[in-house]
Amino acid sequence: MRYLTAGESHGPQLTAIIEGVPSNLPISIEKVNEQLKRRMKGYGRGRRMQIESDEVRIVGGVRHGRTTGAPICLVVENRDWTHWEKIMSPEPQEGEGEEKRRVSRPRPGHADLNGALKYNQRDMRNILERSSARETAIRVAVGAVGRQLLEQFEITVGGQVLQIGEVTAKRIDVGIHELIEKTESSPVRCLDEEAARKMMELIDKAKADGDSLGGIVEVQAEGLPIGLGSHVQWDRKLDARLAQAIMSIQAFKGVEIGIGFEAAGRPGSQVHDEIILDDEGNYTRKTNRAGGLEGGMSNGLPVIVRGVMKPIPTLYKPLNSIDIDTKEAFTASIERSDSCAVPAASVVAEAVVCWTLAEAFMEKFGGDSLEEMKANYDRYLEHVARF
Ligand code: EPS
Repeated sequence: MRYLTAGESHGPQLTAIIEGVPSNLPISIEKVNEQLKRRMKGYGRGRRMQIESDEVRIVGGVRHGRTTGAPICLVVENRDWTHWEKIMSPEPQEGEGEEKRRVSRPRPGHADLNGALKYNQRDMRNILERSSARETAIRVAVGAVGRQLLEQFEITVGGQVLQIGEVTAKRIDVGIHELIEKTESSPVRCLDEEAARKMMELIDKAKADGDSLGGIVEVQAEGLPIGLGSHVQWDRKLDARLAQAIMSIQAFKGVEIGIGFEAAGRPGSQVHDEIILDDEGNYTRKTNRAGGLEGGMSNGLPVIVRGVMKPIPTLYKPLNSIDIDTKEAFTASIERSDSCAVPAASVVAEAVVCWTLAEAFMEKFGGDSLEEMKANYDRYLEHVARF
């Protein structure tokens, strides 16, 4: 399976084409919209979210509630586009139309300057429009299709915020269903209520100071079979693919799986998970420090992935930069932005994990229809149980 996205932050729409999803998979538009709504929430968002009301339109590959096996085309419209029609028009614009909202002052930490030089663009709007995290809206829609495939195999994916700025949440271990329920009612998607309060205070302060905040999000996936991904080739390792998926989210700077970077300071005896048999005689592990992944493959335990998001580089209190027209030092352009998008990014992280797992699922069990895929899956589970 594969997908591509297209579209600008203030263009008419974001589009995705997904290929390789088996036929006869039930697709609920409501479930896709539910994920889109989750992404729009979160304490610390800017005024743009009051303009948008993200909803998916499926314009290919799904008929009467089921996939047909044809490419699936998803569209999420940008309501804000009505304010940008001229500025974002694909038609040539004379004079003011061309110059309006032109960006000549690159924002440190953004794609602006590197992209302008690389693509030979004197108006850095041509870079920032595509590098904007608005694109995550369509990726959440794609992830929601992947999630619906995983649901067929009783796989559940949830996420939480573990840190915003200097505020770290206490680790609270609850089952995945409770995690999903509780984080949904937290404005910062954090299980630790005390930390959540402090996170919101910190966001208020950052906003008042014209500053921004990053943080850490964690995604968990439960119900996976043993053996998704593979040890045999670098680009088939599931942990590596999850890392790429997380790092591809705008503003993400690091990834950890299981105990992650903590493994560096522990002896091997406190890193690896002992192999045992559960009550039904199935192979399992005593602990899950590996985060459900060993040798580039799922080991049947919950997959646990964390990602670090840097503070959004668009600051109301801008940093110094150089104007590309005058070559003089200036404070960078101010673009409307969020003070903290970590809670929203946790929904995006869930989406990219859903997609990556669905893709690995499809590779392992294949088939052109859901029925064929399920038959392959059942046969494999029988083999694992007999082994
Ligand atoms: C973003 C800047 C802001 C955010 C945007 C990401 O948009 P605008 O420039 O229109 O105010 O709101 O995020 C979204 C629009 C979204 O849907 O998440 C950026 O520069 O990355």
